[in-house]
Amino acid sequence: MPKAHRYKFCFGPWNISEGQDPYGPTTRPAQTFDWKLAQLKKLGFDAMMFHDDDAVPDIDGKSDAQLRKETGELKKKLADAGVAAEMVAPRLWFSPMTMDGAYTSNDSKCRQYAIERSLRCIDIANYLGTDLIVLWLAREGTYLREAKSGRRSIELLVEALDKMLAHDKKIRLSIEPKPNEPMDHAYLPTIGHALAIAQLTRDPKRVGCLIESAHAILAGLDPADEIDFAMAFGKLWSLHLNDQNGLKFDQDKPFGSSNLRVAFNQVRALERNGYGTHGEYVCFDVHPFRPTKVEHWLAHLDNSRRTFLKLLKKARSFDDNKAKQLIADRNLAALDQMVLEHLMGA
Ligand code: GLO
Ligand code: MG
Repeated sequence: MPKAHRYKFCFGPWNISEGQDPYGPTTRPAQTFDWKLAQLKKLGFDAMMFHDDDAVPDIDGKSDAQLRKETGELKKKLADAGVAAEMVAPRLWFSPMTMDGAYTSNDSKCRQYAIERSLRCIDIANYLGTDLIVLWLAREGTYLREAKSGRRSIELLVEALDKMLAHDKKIRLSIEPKPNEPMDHAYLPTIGHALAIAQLTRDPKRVGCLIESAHAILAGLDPADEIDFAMAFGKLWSLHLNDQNGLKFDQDKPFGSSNLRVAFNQVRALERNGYGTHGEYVCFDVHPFRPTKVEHWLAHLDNSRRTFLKLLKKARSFDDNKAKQLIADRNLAALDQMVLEHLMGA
């Protein structure tokens, strides 16, 4: 195990959400960005994640000069609060231009829009002082397999990644795979897909990934294995910890809420690979439960971090030597019980 280090924590403004879902409206009043930033600081988190339009609202109608001005103001706000910008992500799933996909849209004008917007997102990241772009490829997939060519879509994705890499020689692209939702099937559903497509780009070293626990579970995988896999390539540049109860809609539950043991194994995987020792953040992509009152609005974030830190203690105090002996003796029943009792504190 590498020497113990302090983890740095992060979330995005969308994680203080108002409770709407496809079947009902908000259950809490909208809050300003400044209020959310103040809460992040009060909770003692280190950084904030941004969509391009979290940083510059209504970005599509704005000139580059406006973009630079508004990002400058945001940068000052963050500096005054002592909060870093972890990453910027182009929100490529909201505009009417991306209803049939962004980089893989069947309409070349829409693809052009998606690429131009991504290049502006890179400019925002530059102004804010982060070299990390996160690409959650929300609509790069199909509702109907016959609606797009999978082969052509991969070529279009590579073309888009190449344009981003060429726009800025320092920027790093972190692909956040998700197998479904909002699409039926996505083109890059797992970390294996993300790291494979990186190899087809003009600069594979600058294309890595972000693992979200819920997305791995939706793909039927163990997020701990995804962490080990990505880190074996040195490519895990960000992380969205949360939880998910099986194959349902994307739930974004607090970390550890559904399956403490799966959460424990993610923390163990992060520890054995030294996640965070190169400046990476632990981000929580979690949402409050819909009935949550305003006065309990931040608990899911604070709780996720508390659970993480408690599981970190459990990971660091796990008796690895005893586990090794049980493994050598093929005594998996005893190993299983040892893990359970360690987690229960028995
Ligand atoms: C949705 C994703 C989403 C992204 C965020 C950053 O399923 O997890 O929350 O992480 O938009 O791009
Ligand atoms: Mg996410």
